[in-house]
Amino acid sequence: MPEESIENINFDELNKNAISQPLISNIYTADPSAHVFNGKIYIYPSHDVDAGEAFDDLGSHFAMEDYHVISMDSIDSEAVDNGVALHVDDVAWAKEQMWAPDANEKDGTYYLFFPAKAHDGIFRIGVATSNSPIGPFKAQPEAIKGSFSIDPAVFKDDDGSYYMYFGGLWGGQLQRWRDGEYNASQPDSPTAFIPEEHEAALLPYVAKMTDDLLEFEEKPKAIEIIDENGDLLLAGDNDRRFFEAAWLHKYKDKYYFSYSTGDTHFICYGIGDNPYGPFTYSGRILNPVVGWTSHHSICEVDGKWYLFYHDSSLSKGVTHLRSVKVAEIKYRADGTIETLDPYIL
Ligand code: FUB
Repeated sequence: MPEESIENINFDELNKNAISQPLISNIYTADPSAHVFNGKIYIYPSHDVDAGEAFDDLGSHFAMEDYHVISMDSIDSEAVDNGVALHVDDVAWAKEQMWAPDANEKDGTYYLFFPAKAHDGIFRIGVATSNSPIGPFKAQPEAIKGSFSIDPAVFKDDDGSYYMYFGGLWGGQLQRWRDGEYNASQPDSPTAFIPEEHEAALLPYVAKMTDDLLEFEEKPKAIEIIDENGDLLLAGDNDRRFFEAAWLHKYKDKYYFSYSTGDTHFICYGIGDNPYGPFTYSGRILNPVVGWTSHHSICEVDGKWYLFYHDSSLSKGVTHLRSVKVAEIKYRADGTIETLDPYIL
């Protein structure tokens, strides 16, 4: 929901009518990546703080420094904040801006995947490991070779392969990689190098992970999001094209690639037949929440499917002080997902 509408919001009324309440309120959390490990729910969010940075379109106000893991015994039970799991000071290659993370498990080791700005100001994606899903995590000395941009999401397919989905526009720098190398010119412009409205929209990326989950096994490939005619979505198709917050889940043998449209504030999805796509645009999962950003994950818990998402209702609309929430989603018989309204007004 755009910032300019916030002054007109009656937050008491809105919070009363929200489809869910913040899972925790002792700290601000955002960008929830949820997984079930050993029968318990673990949520890997960003940890929002107010570092005093002014709002800008490069996301400078998202000045996060560490990660906490939230756990829940069941979907209705109390959510527990397990404290600091990884701090930027303990990541040799990272300087600042610990943005949306994800995690996964392999052979009893837990892997935290996270983006951060390196000392040269370029976003990279790193990995940290632990023998516990709540950490503490120990970071690899260097970022993943060939990684760039933000918002990693790591999906485990049924054959045991793991794939990382990533990318984000504006402050997430994806547009600076259009020609295969980082373009450092016009450093203060979030929209430099964004395609013209009639050109194909910028695409997110996917890469299969190596067996040890510490590197990419292949050069990242662009993920095509196409319309009902098989054409790539255009950059001017602002209500449908990719912006950030990639997620991949599988439902009844189909692959669902979901994402945020950023400045139009929708969580949308496309459906495909394999982890690389193409994904055919299929609709909206979540209408705009309070706050500029929208970000999510989708996770099956005890046979039901849930959308983990965030909004800024607890902070009364402060864009960089968000709270993680959860709501059930429903699939129609044709495999499409019913759109959720975050507030019933
Ligand atoms: O939390 C910082 C950034 O805001 C994330 O990386 C984006 O997805 C957006 O939620």
